[in-house]
Amino acid sequence: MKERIDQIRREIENYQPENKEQVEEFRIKYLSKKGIIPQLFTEFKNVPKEERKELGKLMNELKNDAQQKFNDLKASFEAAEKKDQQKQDLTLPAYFQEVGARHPINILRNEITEIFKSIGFQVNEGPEIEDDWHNFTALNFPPEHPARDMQDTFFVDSGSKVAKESDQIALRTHTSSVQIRVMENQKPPIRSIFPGRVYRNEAISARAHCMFHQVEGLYVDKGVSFADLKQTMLYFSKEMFGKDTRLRFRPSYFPFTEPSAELDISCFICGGKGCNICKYTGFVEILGCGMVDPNVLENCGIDSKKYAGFAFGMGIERIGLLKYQINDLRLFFENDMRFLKQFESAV
Ligand code: 2NM
Repeated sequence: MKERIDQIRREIENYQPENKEQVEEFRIKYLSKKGIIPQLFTEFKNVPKEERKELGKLMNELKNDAQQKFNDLKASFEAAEKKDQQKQDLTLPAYFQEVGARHPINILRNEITEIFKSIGFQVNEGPEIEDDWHNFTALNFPPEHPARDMQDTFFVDSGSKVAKESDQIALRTHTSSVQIRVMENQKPPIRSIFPGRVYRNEAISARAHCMFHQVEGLYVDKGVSFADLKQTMLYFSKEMFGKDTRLRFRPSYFPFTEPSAELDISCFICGGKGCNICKYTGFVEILGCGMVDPNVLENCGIDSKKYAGFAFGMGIERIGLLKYQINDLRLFFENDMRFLKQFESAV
């Protein structure tokens, strides 16, 4: 028995594993339940009493030394492995990073706001959830106006029943609500544009969506006239659609402006000769505008005897359909990469 112990000890001392797997083989061979060393302990039962003390001591030493060797080997292989992982091959090619693109609506919004910023307009944003006052009442909508109907507007269910219609809140149907907030809080001169999302309760189709983007504008000061509106629209249209662009104002109606007009520009595809885009009329409609109704100014605490203003509003999607010759509005909201990728090179 003593000889066997010596032999095993020599074996263990000479064991030189080359990798982690061989360290594990070592543990299984000598230390595991059915390994050589536990086997020795089983046989120890048959050792005569006189030899037990000496042999027991040797066996315990053997077992402890084997366990120590295993622990040391395991630790050293693990440390080496960790060091390997930290080494990096700097000659490998870099991961390919796909560059993102601006959404066409964002590109247009920036183009439009930059044009107005260049002639002294500020940019204001406001809440998308509005109260009745800012979205309707202050804007001179009569109490029975159809836009106040559930059919047209998304009202927000506040959880409790509201006593009066005027306490209701809704998703804003235009960014004019932000203009009310600015007029309530700032003294004229006010010269600002208002980009943002708006919501209308419409069935989704190629031409309509329940959410879209607007840029509205407002200029309030002493002596502002329709001539200022015309000249500002002319400047904007030439910057946006080309220097040969001509304008056509058609009378219209909005609750918040008087007089009101719709603005057509000469077709930027055919130059006015007539084509598919302008339906052979030579003109395309781009926005609504007018002189701010004196009631609206008064609702915001601005003296309508002293001040006058013009305002306008356009749908960004509508401009995009025209400019990029797109036939379905839904393309703007579907995040189809094949569509979005086409705008990568735009600013
Ligand atoms: C439009 C068309 C015409 C407009 C008017 C106002 C305000 F607040 F000054 F009364 N904000 N926006 C306006 C006028 C908006 O969008 C088609």
